[in-house]
Amino acid sequence: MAKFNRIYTQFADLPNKGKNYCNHFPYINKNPKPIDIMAHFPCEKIQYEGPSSKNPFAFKHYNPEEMVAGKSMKEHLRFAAPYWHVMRNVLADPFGGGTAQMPWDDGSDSVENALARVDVFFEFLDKMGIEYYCWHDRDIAPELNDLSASNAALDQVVAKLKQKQSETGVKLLWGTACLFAHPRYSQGAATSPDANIYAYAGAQVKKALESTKELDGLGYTFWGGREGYSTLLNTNMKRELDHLAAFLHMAVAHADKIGFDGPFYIEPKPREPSTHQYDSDSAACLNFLREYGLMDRFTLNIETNHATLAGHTMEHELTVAANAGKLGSIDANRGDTLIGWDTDQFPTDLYLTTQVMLVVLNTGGFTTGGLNFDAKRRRESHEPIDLIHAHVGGMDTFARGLKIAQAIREDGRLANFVQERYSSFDSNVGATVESGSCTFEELEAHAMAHGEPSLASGRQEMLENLINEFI
Ligand code: XLS
Ligand code: NI
Ligand code: NI
Repeated sequence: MAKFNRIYTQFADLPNKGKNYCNHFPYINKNPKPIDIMAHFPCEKIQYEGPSSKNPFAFKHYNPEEMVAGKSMKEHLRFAAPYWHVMRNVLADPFGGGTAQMPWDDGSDSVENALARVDVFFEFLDKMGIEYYCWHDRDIAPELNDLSASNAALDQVVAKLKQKQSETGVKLLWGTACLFAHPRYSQGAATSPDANIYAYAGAQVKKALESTKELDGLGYTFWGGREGYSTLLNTNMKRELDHLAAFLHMAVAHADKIGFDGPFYIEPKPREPSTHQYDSDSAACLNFLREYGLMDRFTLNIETNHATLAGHTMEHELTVAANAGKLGSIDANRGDTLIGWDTDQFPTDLYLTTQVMLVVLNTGGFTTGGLNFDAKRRRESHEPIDLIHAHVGGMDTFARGLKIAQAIREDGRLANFVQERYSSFDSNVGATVESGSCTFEELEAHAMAHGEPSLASGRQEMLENLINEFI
């Protein structure tokens, strides 16, 4: 009851005074059921109502149990929510502070406050029907004055998360350590020029890994927020990369020691905050992993907005990863064509989600990975209920992308066109090229015998029209 009062008072203290947001949406009140005033997200659990529904609090396309190509939608999509954006993002931008209303949060660094957030987060997951989540150590628990105090705080929150997971069946898709926010990491963590900072980062990852293991996390992610440089004038790139590789080898060794057998993900991003980040795109990450003997245990977590910052499309980044058998997981968001930074918007573009799901389905689907909405609301969307709208949109857009991609696969014309386009490599000289037995002499003999080749059209426009048939 004390808690009820506290939250209610805080709602009442907001400019819009304890307002029942659901009154704006008559759809919800058709079946009048008292809205629990304790609810932090004042809406019912989101249900599938089908494409003709006008209810903003319903899925129009995401029908979790609906079968698509022999698997339920929820098994295909494996949606995850990021603790950092849902619970901790105050919606600041480079020109102004946070706007997000978080009436459940007392703004303190106390463990009590961190524990209270866990309940709110699980209410959110339940309302959305999202069964996976991801965190950084410092999202879920505060960084306190020294490492052992921070570790103790983390243990307390992890214990609560563990209890909530077992009550609800929610799973941890991956954990990670925040090695970029604290000033000590301003010049890098595993690529810091200072071995003391490097050691601190290692201690933090050790604990984050143990916490991931404690929560039966399916994977562990490295996003090298500050692993790069601002200027080469002060940077020994070779030593930094060697140190980063040694760090990742230590992570693998520690995982083996504690019995964590999930994959490690590297999440590529080219810049922001650094001028250049070493894990800049899929190809650079794969090269790094190969060079340093890390291919066995590592796979990639590809994020849409990072792909576009790297000057690639998302489908390019996914395809590069998939070709190497390294498409592990996805951070599902999008950028803004007019803004040149990581805007982390919710995916609402059907062309994008269709192309993402085409690659995912073509590679046989996720195993340990999933679709983590590494996305935040716009600064203008400051009410808690906007979190619900944002995720409803992202989930519906991916559900449609899944259905469209599967329809394109069943139709078969796209795949047939591509297969036909390369069919000259299926026999004769082409087949000897693919088998690795061909020589320049044979190519010359072939060219002499066949005269000027006639090249078929690539038919890009025809194929674009084909995709539009399905969208
Ligand atoms: C930031 C990254 C980050 C990672 C996790 O741009 O996307 O959120 O996903 O550290
Ligand atoms: Ni991300
Ligand atoms: Ni990002």
